[in-house]
Amino acid sequence: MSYQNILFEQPETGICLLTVNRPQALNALNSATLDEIAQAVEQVAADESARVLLLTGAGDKAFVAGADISEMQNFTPEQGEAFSVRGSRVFAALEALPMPAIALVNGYALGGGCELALACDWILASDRAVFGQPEVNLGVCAGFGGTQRLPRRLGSARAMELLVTGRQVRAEEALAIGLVNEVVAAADLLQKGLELARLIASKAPVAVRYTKEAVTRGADLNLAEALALESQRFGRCCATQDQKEGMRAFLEKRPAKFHGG
Ligand code: DAK
Repeated sequence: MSYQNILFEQPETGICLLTVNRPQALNALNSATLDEIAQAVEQVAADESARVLLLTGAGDKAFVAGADISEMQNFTPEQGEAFSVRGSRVFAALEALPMPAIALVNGYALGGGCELALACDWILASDRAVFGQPEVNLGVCAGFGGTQRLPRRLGSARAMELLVTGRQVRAEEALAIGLVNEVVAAADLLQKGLELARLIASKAPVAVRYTKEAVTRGADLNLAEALALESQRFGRCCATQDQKEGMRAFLEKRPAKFHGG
C-alpha cells in the first residue's frame, strides 16, 4: 500500500513503525493523514505476525503538532462533529490493537498529537518532547479523546488543569506526572523504541495479547468481572504450545523458543 502522509515500515520481523510524515506542517493531522493512519492501523491489526507498533513523527521538531488548523478553520458545526468522529474512530482502532502500541514522542505533541500519543499504550519521550492540549486557545475543546483519555492517564484534577489552561508540559514534568514512562536523549529515541519493541517481540505473543486485552478491557469492568476476564485469558494461555514451551524451558534452565501459538 502506498501512502503520501505517513511512512509505514517493518524494520524488523514483528515490529511495525508508523511515522506521521508531514514535517513541513509539524506533522499536523489533516483528514488525508487520519485516513492513512486508519489504513495502516487496519494493516497492523490484520497482520498475525505483528508483535508491536511504534508510532512517531518525522523530523526533529514535532511528533504531531495537532489536528490541522488550516483544515478546521472554516468548519461548520456538522463538519466539526464529523471530523471529531472520524479522528475518534481512528484513535479507538489504534487503542484496540491487539498488540502493544508505543508512541515515540520526539518533539511537540499538542492537541490531536497528544491525543494520538494517549491512544497508544504508553509513551517513550525524547528530552525535547513537549505535551499540551492547547485547544482552548483556538476556541474548541479537545476533539480526539483528550477529555477522556488524559484524565484516565493522569487523574482528573491534573488533566483538567492541562485541558482548561492549555499549559504545555516538557518531558521531565511529563515523566513526573506519569504522562510518559521514560525520557531518553533525542538521538537515542528510535533505538530505544526498537529495543523495547524487540523485548516485547521476544515474549510469548498470545500471552502479550491477552495481557493487553485484560488490562485495557478490564479497566472498563468492575473488579470481579475484570478478574474473571483475567482468569479466562490465563486459561486460554494454557491451551497454547508456547505455555508448555515457556514452562518446560524454565524447568530445563534454557531460554524459551516461542512460536506464537
Ligand atoms: N495545523 C496546521 N499547521 C500547523 C500546525 C497545526 N496544528 N502546527 C504547526 N503548523 C504549521 C505552521 O503553520 C507552519 O506552517 P508555515 O507557516 O511554515 O506554512 C509550520 O507548521 C511550522 O510551524 P511554526 O512556524 O509555528 O513553528 P514554531 O516552531 O514557531 O512553533 C508550535 C511550533 C508547535 C509551538 C506552533 O506551530 C504551534 O503552536 N502550533 C499549533 C499547535 C496547536 O495549537 N495544536 C493544537 C491544534 S488543535 C475537534 C477535532 C479535533 C480537535 C479539536 C476539536 N472537533 C472537530 C470537535 C483537535 C484540535 C487540535 O489538535
